[in-house]
Amino acid sequence: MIIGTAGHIDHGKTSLVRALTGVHTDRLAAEKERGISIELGYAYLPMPDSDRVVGFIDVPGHEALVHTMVAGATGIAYAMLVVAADDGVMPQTHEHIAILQLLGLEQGCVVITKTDMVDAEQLQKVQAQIQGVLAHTFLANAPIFLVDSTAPEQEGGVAALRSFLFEQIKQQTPPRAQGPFRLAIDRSFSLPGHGTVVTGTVFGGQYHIDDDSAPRMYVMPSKQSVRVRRIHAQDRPSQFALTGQRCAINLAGIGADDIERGQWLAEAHCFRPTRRIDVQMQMLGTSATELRTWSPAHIHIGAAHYHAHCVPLTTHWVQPNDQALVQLVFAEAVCVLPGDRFIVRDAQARHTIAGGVVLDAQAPDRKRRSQQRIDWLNAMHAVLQGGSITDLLPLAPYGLNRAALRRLPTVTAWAQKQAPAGTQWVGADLGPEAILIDSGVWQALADNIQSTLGWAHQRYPDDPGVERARLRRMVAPRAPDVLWDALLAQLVVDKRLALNGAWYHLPDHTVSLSSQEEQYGQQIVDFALQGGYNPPWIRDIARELEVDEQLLRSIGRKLVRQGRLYQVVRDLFYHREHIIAMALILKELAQDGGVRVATFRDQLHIGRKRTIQILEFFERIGFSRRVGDNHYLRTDSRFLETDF
Ligand SMILES: Nc1nc2c(ncn2[C@@H]2O[C@H](COP(=O)(O)OP(=O)(O)OP(=O)(O)O)[C@@H](O)[C@H]2O)c(=O)[nH]1
Ligand SMILES: [Mg+2]
Repeated sequence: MIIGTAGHIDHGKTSLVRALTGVHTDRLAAEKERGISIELGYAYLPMPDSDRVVGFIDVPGHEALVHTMVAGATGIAYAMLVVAADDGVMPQTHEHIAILQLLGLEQGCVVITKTDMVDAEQLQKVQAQIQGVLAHTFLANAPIFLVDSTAPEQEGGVAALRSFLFEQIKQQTPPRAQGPFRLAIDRSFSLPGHGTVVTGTVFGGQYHIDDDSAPRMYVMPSKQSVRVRRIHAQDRPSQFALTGQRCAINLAGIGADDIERGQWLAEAHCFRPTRRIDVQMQMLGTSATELRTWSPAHIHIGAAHYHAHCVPLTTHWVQPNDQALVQLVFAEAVCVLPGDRFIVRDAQARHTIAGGVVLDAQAPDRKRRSQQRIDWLNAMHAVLQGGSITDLLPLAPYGLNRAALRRLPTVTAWAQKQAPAGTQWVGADLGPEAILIDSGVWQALADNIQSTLGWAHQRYPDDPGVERARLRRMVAPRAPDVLWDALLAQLVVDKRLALNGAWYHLPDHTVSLSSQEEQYGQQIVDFALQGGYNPPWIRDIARELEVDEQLLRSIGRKLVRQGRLYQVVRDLFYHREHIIAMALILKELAQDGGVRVATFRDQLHIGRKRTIQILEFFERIGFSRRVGDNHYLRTDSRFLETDF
């Protein structure tokens, strides 16, 4: 567990850590010279009768270094609020308390330092003052210790505080190593003989160095793959890095200069870097500013510090004391998870004005204020406060995959084989891609597929049906492959859908041919086969066979419906073999980028107009798409992979 200091400049935070641990954390020359802390300080204290080690983070109190204080405070589990007996409560005492509160800290104590410098009356005054300030905060009932850090051996004082802290830690159950592994990097340096070392607090998960199945590690958001060589956890060599521990990790495959404070060391599925996040924000009562659309602000998350713009989602402005849903828009990609806490400082980075919790780490830029989004964010807030995932899933149009579920700190469903009541797994054995979906949402998607196909049959009665990817664009454009394929497969099994070659259709969208029709049909197929890339029109075939043109046309359409021929334009029927051959030519050409009509035509040796008609046909079936004068293959088409 990590204990962090907090409090106004010069109130004795560093001296207290030194008195407790014997470690002087002000190591920089500038710190020694000016007598103030500038960087975060770290000290460790082994516990008696235990193999555990207590870690301390000492923060600077200077008003211009609040960003450093925040970077230190995000990783702590226990706070020591330090107030000097002579000064009493000062501006950064207030600000640091607000920050700890906004970060969601739940435990801590108060230490009044420099008690040797004041009389009993002043001491009483300061105690009363502190109690007043702490009412309605997480420290309202926290114990208060009176110390003289210049006399650490004295009875009571520092020694009593030290035993109290040991006692606190003994009573703690170590935090559960839940979710993906991630460590918030606050330092990166090169150690002679060892190479790159990063230090930081583990925010989630665990890493075992000798475990062959341990996931690959990445520095995020730069996505650089690295190998973990050695771990120091709480200042001792270790095989593990566990949630809540402060660790130094020796990395291979990266230079110390390629890593900076604020980045993460994380496993692959942990983060999806993003520029927009939706949050629940709490404005401080003391804030002198209000937030409007596009108000600039400084955001501190984990050990990182960013510039962002605020977009209130349900109001026009957020005023002091307000709670609001807000979208934060960043200029660079950031890595956050739902449930992460953050601190907001004003545009000049002079005052802490708000804080909050991340609700959606992949926020949209469009329709961000829609009722659907607001409902989603409120449901997410409830889940983060311990609510059930089954209340959130009905609002997820395509369910949530296992990787996304794992990112939710309070959800353990990702680990369950059994889906909670009213939900179902899709592709349960697919690892992170598997999707948990609300059964009502699944049903609605299935119904929608059916009715959309009904509509398509009416609109294009001659088509055999709709190809998989095109159907998805019509029904659920953003449905992941796993879900979409499972839905179609289930509908086919349930006989609500039938598959004919590449075409999905309703079971009753079929035709049968009489024996005479079948005879003519075979002749049309033969003409199409011989016609190559330029088959005869139905009119010419009718003349040749001396058969009624209308009859042949209707037979041709039936063959199309059966998937035996393709109608490129009205009355022009192509044989499957040639369509496939042309598709392969287009695919070959498209390897070098967009394909122009002339290029394709030169390969087919047919007219320009016909070439365009063929390209339009390929667009219609979802095989290719046109952008300006160029034609590209669609990556999601399965047209060429379909067995007939
Ligand atoms: N007499 C007395 N002096 C103290 C005590 N604690 C700290 N001091 C002195 O107060 C001064 C500031 O102490 P620091 O520990 O550097 O204060 P700080 O809170 O770490 O300051 P910043 O990190 O710059 O915010 C130093 O000169 C200390 O020697 C105490 O309990 N008694
Ligand atoms: Mg200090």
